[in-house]
Amino acid sequence: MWSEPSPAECFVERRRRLATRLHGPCVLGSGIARVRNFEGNRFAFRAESHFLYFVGRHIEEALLVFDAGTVTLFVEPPDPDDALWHGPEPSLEELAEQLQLDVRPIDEFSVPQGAATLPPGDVESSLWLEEVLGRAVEAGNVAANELDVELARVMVEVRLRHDSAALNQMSQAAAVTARAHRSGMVATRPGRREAQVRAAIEAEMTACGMIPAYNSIVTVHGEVLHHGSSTHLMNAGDLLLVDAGAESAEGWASDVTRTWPVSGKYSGVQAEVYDAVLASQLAAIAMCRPGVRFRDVHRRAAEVLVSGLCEIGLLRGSPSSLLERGAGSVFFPHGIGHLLGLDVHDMEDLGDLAGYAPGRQRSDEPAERYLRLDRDLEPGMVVTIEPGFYRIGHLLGGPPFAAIADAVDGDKLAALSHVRGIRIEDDVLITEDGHHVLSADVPKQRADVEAAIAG
Ligand SMILES: [Mn+2]
Repeated sequence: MWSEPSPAECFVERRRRLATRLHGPCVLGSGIARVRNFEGNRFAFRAESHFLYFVGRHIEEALLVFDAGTVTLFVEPPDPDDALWHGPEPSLEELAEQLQLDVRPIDEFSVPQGAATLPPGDVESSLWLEEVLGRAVEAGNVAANELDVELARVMVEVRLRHDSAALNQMSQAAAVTARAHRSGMVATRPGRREAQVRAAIEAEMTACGMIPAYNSIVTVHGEVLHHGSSTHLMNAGDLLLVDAGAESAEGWASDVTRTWPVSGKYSGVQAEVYDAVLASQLAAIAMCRPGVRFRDVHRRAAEVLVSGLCEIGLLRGSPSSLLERGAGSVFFPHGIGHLLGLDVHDMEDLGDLAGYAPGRQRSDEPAERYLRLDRDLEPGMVVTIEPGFYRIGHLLGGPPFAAIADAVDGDKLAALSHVRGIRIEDDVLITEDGHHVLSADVPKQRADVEAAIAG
């Protein structure tokens, strides 16, 4: 399996779609590679997603300019000295032919009057773009300039529903992620370190010409939602939470979480809670179709999870009153999912402009403040569905827990000491009449996960 490129025509069509919606000129910068310690040693370059969407190549310090119906790519011409170190680069004519685009040397660029832009997420690229445009560009803050906010709205319209080339890329990424998770399952055994599983997962991505779409989470401490390091020894009683997704060479992401037993077999209590989370995830996925409000998917997932926790005896009382008292956010303190595309949290560089439909705002209630998406679902959107159950120390000692403490069975909670965090996450495409799970090849039912670990 290898990361295959999209046809040039899809980028021509995307540029056309943006051009017809623009109210004025705009300049999209690809960004600049970050220096590690000296000029010659840099972090791997990844182009800004708003640029990549229309070009499909990670070309450094390039500008894509839309102005009065024309689209031009300005790039640094190949430098013969550079070829010594990095090999020959295509000429501007060759690049123009490959991209089906007018390509000019960057020296010929001048800023169109009143051009909008989108600020890169990192400071270095923002400073570079600021210098190119001769005006302030604040890293990661599109709200700083009203002209840019307008462009951001148009960009959301263009990128929210994915075309077939994008879906092909995301399917490729999901397929590689399935192989990666399976390799991780096979590599899991007591006495090894988390890092060995992470290496097996990322080796598969590398072998397929892909990279991790975000820092892989491979941890026996799943209760730390975004655990960054993978240094722990894995013990037989632990659950291993793996949140890892491949990114295609063109930048399209996948984002998948599984939680599996280090011993190869879920214990009785682990199985109970796992199945409660799985029931919640399946109920949420079943709701995904055009016209459904994503906040309702989130609420349904919390409802099914809390019902499941009642069934296994962790909670007592009626699920609806437990939810009203905040039981959902004590054990499931994040949102059910987010947009997925070129970015793992697609277009979150634009704040909530992509995730929240016009007129909707993020709630500050504990149960919904981390909900990153509240739109009515539309065909072509890809969202993640990722409920979880966590025993988080400070939440179990704090006021939200106090509000439901009388409904919690203390012995059962203690019995769950080897259930620190369970999350199950899939990538779900909204289709005309329902949904399609892009990551369906990653084992998920307990028996399938156990079989995959056994290899
Ligand atoms: Mn996710």
